[in-house]
Amino acid sequence: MSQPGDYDAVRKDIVAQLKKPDYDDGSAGPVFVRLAWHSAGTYDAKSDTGGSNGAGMRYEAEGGDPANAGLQVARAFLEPVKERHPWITYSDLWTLAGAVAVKEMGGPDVKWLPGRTDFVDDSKVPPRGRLPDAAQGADHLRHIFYRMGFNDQEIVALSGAHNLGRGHKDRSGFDGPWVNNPTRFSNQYFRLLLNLDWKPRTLSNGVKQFNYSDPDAAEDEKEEPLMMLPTDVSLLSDNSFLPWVKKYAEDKELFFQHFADVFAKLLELGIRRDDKGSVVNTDNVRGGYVS
Ligand code: ZEM
Repeated sequence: MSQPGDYDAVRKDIVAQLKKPDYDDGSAGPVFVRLAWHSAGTYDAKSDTGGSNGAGMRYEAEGGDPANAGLQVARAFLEPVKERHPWITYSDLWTLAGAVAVKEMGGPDVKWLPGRTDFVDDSKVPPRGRLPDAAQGADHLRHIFYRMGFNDQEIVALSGAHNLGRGHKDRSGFDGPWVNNPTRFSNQYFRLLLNLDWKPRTLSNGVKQFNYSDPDAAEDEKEEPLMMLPTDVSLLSDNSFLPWVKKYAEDKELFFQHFADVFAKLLELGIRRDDKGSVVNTDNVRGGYVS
């Protein structure tokens, strides 16, 4: 049990929870980043609802959304951290885990501030259907991310998170990693997106994605194919997205800076702070604090 407010102690325990030799590619990092993103990505700027405040995924209405399939694994991995630091809210823990994971996997420092509160019941959980659908294209990405308050450059920078992790057949139905080293944060996703010959492929479950297999690999050395989602590939055929894909493919530092900024912005959606950084809107959290 740490002192309330000792976020460095929490960070340390999150780092310890990242190492998972038997899970996926050996790290819980990617699924932590996805948990942080899905907790925040329900935000709707117009109605000022959704977002990471509240930790609504603890409830069936949000946690059971098919869009969130698999994230119960990430939440379970973080449970021992919550047990050791019971004063931290789930909404702070899940967002902090995403920021810590990015850094720990070789990515940039992502600014993170505490103070989120947890819903006391499920009455404020945002409706389903606010997260993006990977089967769609550029118009859909704009519809979803403009709603949160992001622009085209930010949409492309955020998409670079797909340098991490993989699709799972039993979660989203998509299958495979985007890059060869999916637990190392880099701009490889953009380089591969631009430079490889992505072939449309329909999986046995009917899901359509794009695959790449090295044609020169010997039959017995064939590696798992790499994949791209239809939404990833849509970045290539859009006049406003494509220039950013090219910039990030060429300039890793620029991508790291922009990703750090936009991921920090994502984690702050719907949270208002005073000039000391304290959260002032607990109004979307009926009943105030629960910890
Ligand atoms: Zn993802 N994402 N995402 N994403 N995502 C998956 C996996 C991961 C989309 C999407 O549908 C999917 C962002 C944006 C978008 C991560 C981070 C971020 C998967 C595979 C899908 C289908 C899930 C599975 O089967 O386990 C779409 C359509 C997006 C719109 C642009 C943003 C923004 C992210 C963070 C900033 C990460 C890290 C993963 C890998 C998770 C894992 O478990 O390996």
